[in-house]
Amino acid sequence: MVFVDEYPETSKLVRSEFIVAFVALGIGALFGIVQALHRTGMFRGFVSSADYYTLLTGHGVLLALVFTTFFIAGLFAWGVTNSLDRELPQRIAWSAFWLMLTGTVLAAVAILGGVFGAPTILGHDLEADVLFTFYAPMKAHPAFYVGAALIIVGSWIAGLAYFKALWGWRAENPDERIPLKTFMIVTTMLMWYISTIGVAVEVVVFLIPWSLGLISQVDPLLTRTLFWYFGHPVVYFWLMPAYLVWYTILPKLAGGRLFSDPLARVVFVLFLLLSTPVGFHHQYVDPGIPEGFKFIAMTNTMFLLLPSLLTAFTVVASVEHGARQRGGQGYFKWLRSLPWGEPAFAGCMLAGLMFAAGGFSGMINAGMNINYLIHNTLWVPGHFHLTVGTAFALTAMAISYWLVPQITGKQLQRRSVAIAQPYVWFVGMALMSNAMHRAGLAGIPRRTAEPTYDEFAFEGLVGTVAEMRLQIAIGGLLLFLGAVMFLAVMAETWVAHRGGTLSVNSDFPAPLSGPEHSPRILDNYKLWTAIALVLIVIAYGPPLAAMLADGITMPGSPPIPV
Ligand code: HAS
Ligand code: CU
Repeated sequence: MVFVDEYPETSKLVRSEFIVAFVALGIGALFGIVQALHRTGMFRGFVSSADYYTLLTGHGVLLALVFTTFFIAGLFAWGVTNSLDRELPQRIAWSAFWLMLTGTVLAAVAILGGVFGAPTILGHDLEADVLFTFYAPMKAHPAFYVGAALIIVGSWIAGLAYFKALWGWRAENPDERIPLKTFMIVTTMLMWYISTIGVAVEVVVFLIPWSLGLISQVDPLLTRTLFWYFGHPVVYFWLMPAYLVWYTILPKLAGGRLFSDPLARVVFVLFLLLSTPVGFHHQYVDPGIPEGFKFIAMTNTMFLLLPSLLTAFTVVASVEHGARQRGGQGYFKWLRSLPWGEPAFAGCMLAGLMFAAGGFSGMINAGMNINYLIHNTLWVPGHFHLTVGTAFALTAMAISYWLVPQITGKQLQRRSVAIAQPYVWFVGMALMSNAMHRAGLAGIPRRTAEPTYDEFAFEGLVGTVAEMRLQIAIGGLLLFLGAVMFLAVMAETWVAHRGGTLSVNSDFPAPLSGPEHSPRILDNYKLWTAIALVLIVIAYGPPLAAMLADGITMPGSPPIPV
């Protein structure tokens, strides 16, 4: 039976989450292309350099925070429902949706106020040019922070719906292993609860009172630290849903079965343990954090490569198994037997391939000494457009070609556009991100409308600066085209009439090695959460205590002079 007929209520919820996600994707992509053309000096007629930061904030918030969160909420709602075979508790799930939507509208209004001359609303300038990493000393209108808080609280409530579904299922199936999709989703949410505490404290205790004028100052180092306590794990909140797709759906699309369910569980437990005590790798250059604690963050980060390396192995092994079922042979020739003309399959594979490169630049970022070379340069946007901008975004778009027919009951329209779209994204991203990485090595800064190409002669180590600019602009144009192609396919599919039998379904073949091959302790959430908290106390306890020692709003951290 088609998912929408089996679970009409959850399907409606997933559709609503996806619509918000896709609108955010469209606006965010539009801001992206304006920026790419502005920064590279190709076309500067759309905005002034002063408004660039408003667009940059809108681009980052809409794509990295809104598109991701809403898409993930939809995907998770589908995943829990499909794997536990029951509708989600609707009241809880819908209140989460409305809270997150209200938060999004508030934050968006605050950001866009900047474009319209920042009118005074409730005694404060309506603007929020604080970028998607919103820590002090940059200050936004209180509406932006209240919006952010509502999005976070909404996501917590969304998680409650998954837990309630799991408890209901558990009561009826006391001895069974938690189905893999739900296991992955619940593990991701536990990681999310632990890590969002940081940003919640930052926003509620410091940024909202400060933006309202209730407190006169905050400690920038403390708010940065609270932000990055959340700012690293949030990237796994984007990655783990992509992994959910690669582990549980991609093997089937390849014509095969998941290689190992136990290995997938180990990977997700490792993320729960290690995602948070690493945030200082975004603060290697911050004074006031002892080197030893930066070193702990670095070693934890290097351990954190393990779950992704395990994933590369397991996912490729599962896909290879599928290729061999389809008659594939040889060491590499099996790659040719895969369904490269299926948009969902091709998109996930190209996303995985790019993530291998993005993961590699992540390893470079993580090295305490090499980081000094690339920190705050265009290298970093190069890195995250491969990770969140492709591993997550391209996987999300690709799997929509498979999932949206099932939550609407309608056939995918404009198949030929859908087939080409992942390749357009891949080529665009290959051009843009490789040029961004090289530009970073040449020292070209990130987060600026005026990279002073003309006043200061940056010298490319590989290639020339002019050629990098051209590649970034062409890559950006292709990415914008890719987003438009995706949204066009979605829009046509959405408004089409139902008819014919769908060629896709949410039935899954059993893994080659199932959960019965793994110890039950893997499903012991209390144990893993407890260990995760201990690791966090070790990584963050002493440095946070030092920052707080001189009073919670006093800048600095003894013995650093302020
Ligand atoms: Fe990162 C900065 C380190 C992963 C996102 N990162 C960022 C920022 C973002 C971001 C948004 O240590 C910028 C924040 C800002 O605005 O300042 N990152 C890492 C490391 C990893 C990593 C070690 N990042 C991600 C992921 C992200 C993301 C995932 C989003 C989704 N990152 C850093 C550091 C910084 C940083 C520093 C700070 C830089 C600075 O100075 O500011 C690792 O998790 C990466 C591990 C990945 C691998 C790859 C495994 C390969 C796989 C592919 C399988 C292939 C398939 C297909 C399925 C080891 C799994 C096969 C295809 C065939 C054809 C066969
Ligand atoms: Cu990080």
